[in-house]
Amino acid sequence: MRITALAGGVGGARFLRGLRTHLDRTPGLDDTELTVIGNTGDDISLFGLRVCPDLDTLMYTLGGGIHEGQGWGRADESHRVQGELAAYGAVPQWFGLGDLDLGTHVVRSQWLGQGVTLSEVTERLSRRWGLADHRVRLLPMSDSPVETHVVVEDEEGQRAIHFQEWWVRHQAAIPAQRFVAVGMDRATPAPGVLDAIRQADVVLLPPSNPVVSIGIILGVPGVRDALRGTAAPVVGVSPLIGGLPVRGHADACLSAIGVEATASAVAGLYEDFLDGWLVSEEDAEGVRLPRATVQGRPLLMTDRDAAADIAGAALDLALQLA
Ligand code: GDP
Ligand code: FO1
Ligand code: CA
Repeated sequence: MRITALAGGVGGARFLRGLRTHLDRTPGLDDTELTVIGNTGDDISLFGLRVCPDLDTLMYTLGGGIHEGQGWGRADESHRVQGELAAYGAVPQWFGLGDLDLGTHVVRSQWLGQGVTLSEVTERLSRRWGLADHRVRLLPMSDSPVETHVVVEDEEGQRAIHFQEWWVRHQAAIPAQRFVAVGMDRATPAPGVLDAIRQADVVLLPPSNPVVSIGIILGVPGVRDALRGTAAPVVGVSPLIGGLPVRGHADACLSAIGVEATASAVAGLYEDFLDGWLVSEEDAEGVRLPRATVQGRPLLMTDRDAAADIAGAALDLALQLA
């Protein structure tokens, strides 16, 4: 079987690690190939280095190197380089770059500087983490740089800032007026992205941020049409439980695009291609969708086993709809 998933960082990565666990422990499913299309709208250049937070979170989580407590960055990390940068007064200091993680950014930037595409760079980095051995293929949504910027207005007036500045530095506390995916007008899907959607047996949307993770991937020309056109069932998992994000600021992102923070309204963003929608049990009664099957169950990924059970339920729903 071939499964394709669209994913952001922590929510997507934990779900997909659970999915891999579920596949590997289920007879007949262990040879399933999993293709992950990662959001690159969060990407940022800092200190001359290209940082791809969502791709790295996916790679470290699926490859066994993630900082479990934080959900992003490397396990057993240190911050000596960051201390040196601070001593020189180098900015920004609001984005934490660990020493081990910096190794990834240095080598990625070197290869990009030599003209290697982000897809090829991601494949090379993923090799070190053994993703292919686990039948996982990680693709960036696009090889063209796309950066999510946030239009905000405060006492300093109206301006656009990088998504990471809004999310990490301001903790999404300045109301966002809108999101702009800078570079999207010139972007094309990375090699393999559209085929992975069209040729999949099942397409899954993990509980990733519907606006700045999944929403950005859906903006890549051709991706939405491929989802509408694929013969595979498309099943999503709600990132909201009782109207609240489990972590992060998805509610602030939804408010900026004028969408209510409910499992129903999030499904509405996927209405034109969604076949199945897994919601938290307490939300199930309130969700009625015209063309997607709704199922309720516990959706909190408290540990790897819980994530595997949730991913298994999403896959079972998809297979029922196939
Ligand atoms: P990010 O790029 O690191 O923000 O990660 P994603 O975009 O992939 O996922 C973020 C979303 O994951 C948030 O909106 C969370 O509400 C959601 N999320 C995190 N943990 C859980 C969980 O245990 N269950 C569910 N249903 N959603 C979760
Ligand atoms: N998130 C933070 O809240 N603070 C950080 O300093 C930070 C650094 C960081 C470095 C590398 C990386 O891959 C991710 C990092 N993140 C950090 C997480 C990440 O940027 C955001 O949570 C997501 O991009 C939001 O979707
Ligand atoms: Ca992200």
